[in-house]
Amino acid sequence: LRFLTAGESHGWGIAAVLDGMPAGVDVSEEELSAELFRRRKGYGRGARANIEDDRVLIASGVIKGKTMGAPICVIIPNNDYENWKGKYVPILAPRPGHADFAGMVKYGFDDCRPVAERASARETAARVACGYFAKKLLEKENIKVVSWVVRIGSISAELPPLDERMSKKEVSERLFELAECSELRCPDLEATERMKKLIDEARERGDTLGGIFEVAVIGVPVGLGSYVQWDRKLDARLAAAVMSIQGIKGVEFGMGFGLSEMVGSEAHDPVTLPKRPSNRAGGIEGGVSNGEIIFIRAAMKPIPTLQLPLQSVDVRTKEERSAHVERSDVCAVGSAAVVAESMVALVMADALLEMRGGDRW
Ligand code: EPS
Repeated sequence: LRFLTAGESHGWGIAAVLDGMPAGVDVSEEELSAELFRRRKGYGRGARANIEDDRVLIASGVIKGKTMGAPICVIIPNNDYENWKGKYVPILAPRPGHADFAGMVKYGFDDCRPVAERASARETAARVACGYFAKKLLEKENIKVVSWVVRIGSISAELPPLDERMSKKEVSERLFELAECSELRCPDLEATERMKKLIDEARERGDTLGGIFEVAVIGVPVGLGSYVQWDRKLDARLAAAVMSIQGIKGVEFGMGFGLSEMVGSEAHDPVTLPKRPSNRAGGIEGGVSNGEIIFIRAAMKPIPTLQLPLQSVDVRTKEERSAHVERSDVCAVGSAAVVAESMVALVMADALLEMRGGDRW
């Protein structure tokens, strides 16, 4: 299973081709739209989220509500294109933390606009569209990918202990249900209110916020991925997929960095049948799924476009000036979590197809 996206943030639209989906998976445009809505909404998103409706066109690969085994092409027009058509707004002072500077030098542009257009997280709409198909395949095997936000800036959610979140299916499912009720996708609804206030304060100051989310894959069979080669390790593939999302700066599995402080006898999960008593490894040992919940945590940095900008340099005059300012989001951690679900689903579906083979499902 592989996919590529195309499109610029303020261009005509965003598209993707998903290749390798087996035939016979039930899909619907309504469900796909609902999935895209989950990514678009959220407290802290900017005005753009109200302009776009992420109406998605399935241009190929589906017939009578089922996948055909042929490449699936999805197209998401940008409503905002009408407002940008024929205009060119140069970005002359690279935004610290953004791809602006390095991209401009790399491709030899004389301003950063072309970089910003493609580096933009608008592209993640297409990833979520592809992820929907992967989720539908996983659903046939009762594998479910869920996520929730655990931290925005300095505010952490009060959640059941990490041990329980990682090893108990019911706990993960409940957290996901609660997250779906929160404007920030945070299962602690009281913390959600404090996080919203923090976002309001950041917005007023012209600042932005990042945070941490968790992704859990429930119902995973033993044996996805492999220890035999570096690029077949499931955790390596999942880490790359999550790390590829705009703004992500850290990814860990299970207890992650926490494991480094423990002695071996505390760190590892004893083997008992039918179920292990703990899941500190986060569902993967030696690059292979071990049948427990796959548990991933990722950190997102604050969005680089600041309304009260940091110092930068004018790329034409080389004089010091403030970084470029334009409309943007204040916080998009909840959206990033939905994108991460999609990326994780794509890797899991790929690994499942490798293990089982798959012309049809
Ligand atoms: C983005 C900046 C904002 C976001 C955009 C990603 O767009 P604009 O600059 O047009 O206000 O809203 O995200 C989306 C449009 C989306 O659908 O997620 C950026 O620079 O990454």
